[in-house]
Amino acid sequence: MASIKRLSLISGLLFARSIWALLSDDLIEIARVDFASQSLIDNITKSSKLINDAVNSLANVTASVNVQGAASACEIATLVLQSSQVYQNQNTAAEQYTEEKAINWSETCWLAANCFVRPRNAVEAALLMSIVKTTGAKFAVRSGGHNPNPGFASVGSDGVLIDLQDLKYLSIDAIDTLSAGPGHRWIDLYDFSDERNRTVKGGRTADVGIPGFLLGGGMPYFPSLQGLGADSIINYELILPNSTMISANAHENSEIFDALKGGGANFGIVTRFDIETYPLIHAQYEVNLYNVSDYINIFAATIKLQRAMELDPKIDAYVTVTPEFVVVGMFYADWLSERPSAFDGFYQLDSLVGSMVPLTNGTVTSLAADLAAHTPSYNARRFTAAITTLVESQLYVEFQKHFLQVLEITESKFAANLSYTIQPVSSAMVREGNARRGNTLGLTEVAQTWWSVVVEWADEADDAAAHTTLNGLLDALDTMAQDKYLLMEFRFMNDANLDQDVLGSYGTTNLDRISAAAHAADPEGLQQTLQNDGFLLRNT
Ligand SMILES: Cc1cc2nc3c(=O)[nH]c(=O)nc-3n(C[C@H](O)[C@H](O)[C@H](O)COP(=O)(O)OP(=O)(O)OC[C@H]3O[C@@H](n4cnc5c(N)ncnc54)[C@H](O)[C@@H]3O)c2cc1C
Ligand SMILES: *[C@@H]1O[C@H](CO)[C@@H](O)[C@H](O)[C@H]1NC(C)=O
Ligand SMILES: *[C@@H]1O[C@H](CO)[C@@H](O)[C@H](O)[C@H]1NC(C)=O
Ligand SMILES: *[C@@H]1O[C@H](CO)[C@@H](O)[C@H](O)[C@H]1NC(C)=O
Ligand SMILES: *[C@@H]1O[C@H](CO)[C@@H](O)[C@H](O)[C@H]1NC(C)=O
Ligand SMILES: *[C@@H]1O[C@H](CO)[C@@H](O)[C@H](O)[C@H]1NC(C)=O
Ligand SMILES: *[C@@H]1O[C@H](CO)[C@@H](O)[C@H](O)[C@H]1NC(C)=O
Ligand SMILES: *[C@@H]1O[C@H](CO)[C@@H](O)[C@H](O)[C@H]1NC(C)=O
Ligand SMILES: CC(=O)N[C@H]1CO[C@H](CO)[C@@H](O)[C@@H]1O
Repeated sequence: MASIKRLSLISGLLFARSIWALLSDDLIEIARVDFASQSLIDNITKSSKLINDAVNSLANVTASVNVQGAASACEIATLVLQSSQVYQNQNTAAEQYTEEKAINWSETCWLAANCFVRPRNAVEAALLMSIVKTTGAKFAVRSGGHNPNPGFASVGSDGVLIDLQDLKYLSIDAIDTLSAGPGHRWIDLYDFSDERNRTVKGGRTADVGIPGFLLGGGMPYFPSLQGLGADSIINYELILPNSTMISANAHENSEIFDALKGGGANFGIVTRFDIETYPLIHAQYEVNLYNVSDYINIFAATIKLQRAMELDPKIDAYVTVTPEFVVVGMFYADWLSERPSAFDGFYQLDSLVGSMVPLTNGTVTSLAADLAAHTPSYNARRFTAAITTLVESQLYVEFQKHFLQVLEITESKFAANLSYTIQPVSSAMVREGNARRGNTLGLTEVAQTWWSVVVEWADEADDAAAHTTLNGLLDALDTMAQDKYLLMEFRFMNDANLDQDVLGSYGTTNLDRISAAAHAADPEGLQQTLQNDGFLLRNT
């Protein structure tokens, strides 16, 4: 046993040496001028030397052992990075390993990777890509861990999970462009920009991660004002699968820049987002609960609101339907003395049960924080799905009737929480995106509804039942919308489930652009072959 261990250690070192050779001078140069400290450069040089010395001193021993796969990748990562950053399921790191495993929002993603590795900077992330490439190990990248699809930001024992939570840095320049590392959650960016009287287009929920949200487009508060989250990105710092670092913006690598705005995890590891900020939004908001039995009137009010959104881009809202309540978020981008008449439909309902967040004059930051404070947080297995339709009350009513039937059937089968959200999208949102050079989602400039359906359950034994239930709801909505000529092709990545062809839903032209950009970024196709899963080109 010991000799096998020793042999694989030696080959690990040999590989480590070739890995250092793979690290381009360019990358080290970028790290030097960009954000890495001199001590980091010294450390890298020092470790590199140590590894080379070790390899030389062991040159007497020759052995051909299999260095392919995740176990070797983890061993090499332990040698190349500080061992305190690599967690394997062993006594010494068992505690950190267990913590790392349970980070994701959905328990279905709590997979037991061969190791979890936490690079401290972009250079180390690039090194990890080299290790993965050299060993041919499977890998997955995780930032906020909020994507509920198992295997996207998680991987089993045949893979390495690259956890970017330590890549945290925030700065803002003279023209108010905010730069953020992928390890942050949106609340960090909100607090940071609020203090400077600026607004950033981020997640509606405070603890969502930056990269997954932005790579999928990103539905922010007040989308009619400046478009989606991705529409405000000015530059990406990206590590290509060959460990070269590039900038992608309107002037450099513009093909990759455009494709990253909605194209998902097909290009490499994003290690910095440069984002346009806007003058502070004075958000006036409230979140109310209505009795679900009043759904016909609630949907009438929703439709009225969606019409009003076409005329006033300061309106924003969402409507979440649960078995007991309808949760209605009503947001306005100004501190008015009187609420806009667009919300009257809701104020006139006598099915109001209570308020989750009372009427407040605040900012997007306080809104995200207030919502977080009123939303219970607990672990569960979760699965979501996305669909897009035109706006029509009869569709909402018909789907709710079906939903009620499904609830009844499900109740007798297994313990689950089912819900769905109507996310109103205005034509202004699409226009704002186009005015900022556009994204790759292939959106149509009309009022529309982005639906997301969610199932939440506790018992692993019910995984299949949960999937069947969710897919059944989705199929029903799909059919109803199709029958009424209301179905749209677009599927929103951030709410979609792994069976849905998200990239295909962007249309042929966009799909071709994404493919071409992915080829430019990754001619060897490593993101497709070694990456565990995701909304990848290989799945379209
Ligand atoms: C509670 C909750 C609230 C949400 N609210 C919103 C919302 O308001 N608006 C909205 O649009 N969406 C929302 N979402 C959806 C969310 O945007 C997606 O789940 C998104 O994928 C999460 O991003 P993350 O960084 O946390 O994801 P992760 O799960 O870490 O990663 C998601 C995907 O991105 C890849 N990835 C991660 N980091 C990088 C990187 N640095 N470079 C390249 N690829 C990377 C992963 O491999 C994976 O494929 C919400 C989700 C939850 C659970
Ligand atoms: C360099 O290594 C030393 C110890 O080896 C460590 O204390 C220090 O934090 C490292 N510096 C960086 C920037 O990684
Ligand atoms: C290689 O082995 C020989 C004989 O065992 C020994 O004398 C020599 O010092 C070793 N070289 C290195 C670099 O370890
Ligand atoms: C932000 O705006 C407030 C109110 O107008 C002002 O008092 C404060 O000085 C501003 N802060 C900064 C950093 O500009
Ligand atoms: C909701 O309305 C139904 C039917 O009118 C009623 O039975 C139920 O008690 C109401 N629930 C709440 C929480 O008010
Ligand atoms: C919000 O601000 C407006 C304008 O100052 C004021 O009239 C209104 O009463 C405030 N609303 C709340 C809930 O504080
Ligand atoms: C359903 O939601 C409640 C909180 O609203 C939670 O306590 C419960 O655990 C959830 N049930 C399942 C099966 O996830
Ligand atoms: C890495 O890939 C990019 C994109 O294909 C290419 O331009 C670059 O030359 C490659 N770098 C190295 C060191 O091979
Ligand atoms: C580290 C981390 O983000 N853990 C989260 C995992 O998911 C649960 C349930 O949503 C959260 O409570 C944890 O904070």
